[in-house]
Amino acid sequence: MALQVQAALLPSTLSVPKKGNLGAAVKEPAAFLSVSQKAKKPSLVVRAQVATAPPVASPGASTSRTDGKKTLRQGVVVITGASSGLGLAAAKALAETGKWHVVMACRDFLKAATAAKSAGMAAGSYTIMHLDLASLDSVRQFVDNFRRSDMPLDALVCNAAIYRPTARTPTFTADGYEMSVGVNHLGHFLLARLMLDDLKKSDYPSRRLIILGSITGNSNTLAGNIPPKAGLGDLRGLAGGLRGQNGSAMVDGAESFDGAKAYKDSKICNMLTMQEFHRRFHEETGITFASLYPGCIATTGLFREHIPLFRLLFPPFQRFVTKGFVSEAESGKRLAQVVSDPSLTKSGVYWSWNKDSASFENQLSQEASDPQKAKKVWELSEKLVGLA
Ligand code: NDP
Ligand code: PMR
Repeated sequence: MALQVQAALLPSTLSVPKKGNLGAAVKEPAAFLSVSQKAKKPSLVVRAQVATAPPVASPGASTSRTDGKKTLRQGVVVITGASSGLGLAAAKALAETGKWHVVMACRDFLKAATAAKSAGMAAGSYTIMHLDLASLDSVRQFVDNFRRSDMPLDALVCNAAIYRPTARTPTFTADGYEMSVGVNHLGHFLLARLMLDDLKKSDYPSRRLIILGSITGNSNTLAGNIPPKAGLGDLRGLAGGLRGQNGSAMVDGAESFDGAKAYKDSKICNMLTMQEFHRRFHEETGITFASLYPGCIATTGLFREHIPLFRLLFPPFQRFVTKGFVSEAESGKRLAQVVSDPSLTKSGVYWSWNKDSASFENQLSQEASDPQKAKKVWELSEKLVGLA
């Protein structure tokens, strides 16, 4: 039977039972004391739920059966931003196969729990863990918590994102970086860099690190030429720390802030980062690094900050005019393929799907595939997240 543990803890002691000892969490309720009753400041409380027993974490990639045949153990995939849209749909698609245990890495625990239940995800098929990509401390804490859960890491999906299309002034992460690039790129950059070690340790036959890209970050497409166009320039804003106050909040160092461009720039950073991972680590580790454009999922929460007229017209426009529309369920299946389909093991690839929903290796724009720029983004990002 699936084990249900509800806990409310301060962030520093968040969420998961000690190594290899899920039972202890149930037997020692003191360790999972509900701080919500005692905490004077409820805002400090982070709710955590170990919704399930973690999957089998056998030391070998396969477990022996009595008939002598080997069966693959359940894989463990971490998906950031699995509380809505694409992330939730992919979490559901993977969990439903029974082959994957999904760790939903989300900033809003209760939203994620409600979303998983409403989507009909079976208890036992997922674990929710707190992750706020707008705080590098939270990223580090997530990695610690994940490691304490003693689950292996077989696939990591950097999916979460924010889009601030109408913003003309920047907002900033806890570490003072412009929010769109801070969350979409820098938070994921630190997460992926730290969790690479966990992927390396996994004995799963096909380990994968996936970072979401997009058509709108690629200027070799019509969609990528709709203003404001993405462009990282000479990266002087990133080098200056995207602070806004004394420099620029934009990667290219532009004086004025443009929220729509900041998102598209963050997607170029995502696609460049995937390729730099591939160049640095694929040969040595065998890990598959991939990115994708899942189609235009015009109904997701990504457009929540857009003007109401856009939200009304965007789905029919994409469905009937560009024909680029995909449903959340279909996009979830596509991302699930990139996580687990045996035919999508090639590394360094940016996947897309044609009108018949068949996957193909797509071409990135010149800027989104520039190795010099990728190296520079990598090195500057390392400094900003405290890895160099
Ligand atoms: P949604 O807004 O539905 O999902 C985004 C997720 O990111 C949400 O779960 C959100 O959490 C989470 N998130 C936002 N900020 C943070 C943060 N600081 N820390 C942790 N999680 C955070 O958007 P989509 O599903 O559409 O987008 C998913 C990915 O797909 C993105 O990378 C996007 O760039 C990409 N994509 C989307 C396309 C589309 O047409 N929609 C097209 C191409 C690519 P919460 O629920 O708490 O808000
Ligand atoms: Mg775009 C040719 C087709 C096409 C496709 C596949 C997209 C995808 N878009 C296309 C065309 C057009 N769009 C055209 C012709 C226009 C002018 C009317 C247009 C406009 C437009 C706007 C205003 N499109 C947008 C916006 C947004 O605010 C979205 C955006 O840029 O988010 C960053 C968006 C998108 N169009 C897409 C996709 C996938 C998006 C959203 C998301 C993303 O890149 O993540």
